[in-house]
Amino acid sequence: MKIDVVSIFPEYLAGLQLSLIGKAVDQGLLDLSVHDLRDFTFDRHNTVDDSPYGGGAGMVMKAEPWALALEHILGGKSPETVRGEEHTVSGNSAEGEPAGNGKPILIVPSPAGPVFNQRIAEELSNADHLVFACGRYEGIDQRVIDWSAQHFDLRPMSIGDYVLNGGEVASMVMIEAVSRLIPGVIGNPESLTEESHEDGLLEYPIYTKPASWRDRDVPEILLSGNHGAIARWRRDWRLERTAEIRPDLLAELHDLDKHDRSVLDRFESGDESVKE
Ligand code: JA8
Repeated sequence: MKIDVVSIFPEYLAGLQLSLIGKAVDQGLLDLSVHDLRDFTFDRHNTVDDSPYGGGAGMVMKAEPWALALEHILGGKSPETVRGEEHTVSGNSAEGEPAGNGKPILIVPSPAGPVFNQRIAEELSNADHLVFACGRYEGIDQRVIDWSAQHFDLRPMSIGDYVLNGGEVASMVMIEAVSRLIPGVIGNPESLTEESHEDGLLEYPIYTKPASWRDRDVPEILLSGNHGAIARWRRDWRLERTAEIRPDLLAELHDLDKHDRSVLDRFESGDESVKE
């Protein structure tokens, strides 16, 4: 997968070179490029923002540097070449054609987008080319967002109901969630299927040695060697914990069996079982 990120703080994204994602880049599973938006400005001060038409607080990111940066990503041209050109994009012809089917996906982190989740991470992990446009200030001139929809599958995307100072951290969150789903990035793929959110339930609690620590004992059933009983205990715990902490997730579940239902009914009637 190819991932491009555009930001006025490219150093911010340096953390992505560490750990698992850095390894994936080294192994060639992931082709990650971070672009400095200021490389696509002409003036002495490398201006990327200006005051908003119609008034209001703060500054707005100018359209042209964004268009040049995105055209650079589409066409694979150097910022120097892009500067010297008429600013038209010649479709996706010749070398500009992305490896996969259709347009590259342009993700624009924004509190106004739909909320990113594991399902979207899975969908995006199948893409050939993702581009992240990290806005700052009050946001990006709407015209270049509208323009970009001709060349990209445009996806405004929030990571939750809070406001950040820019799209960088949101992009890093999404890049980490997506890239760990690319085959080969995670050493043990089994750990992927056992995770929270993978099947819509929160995780069961986990323990390691010693069996007794500061007067706290590991639940007895985990020492029993009865794998069937352990699996049932873990599932019951997951159902109860999800009902308690994230009832919104339960509403999305469709593959509950009779036992699952009875565990939830018991929990809802106030008769908790597994967790004590
Ligand atoms: C922000 Br400025 C800016 C750009 C993107 C995002 S995503 C989020 N939650 N807040 C703020």
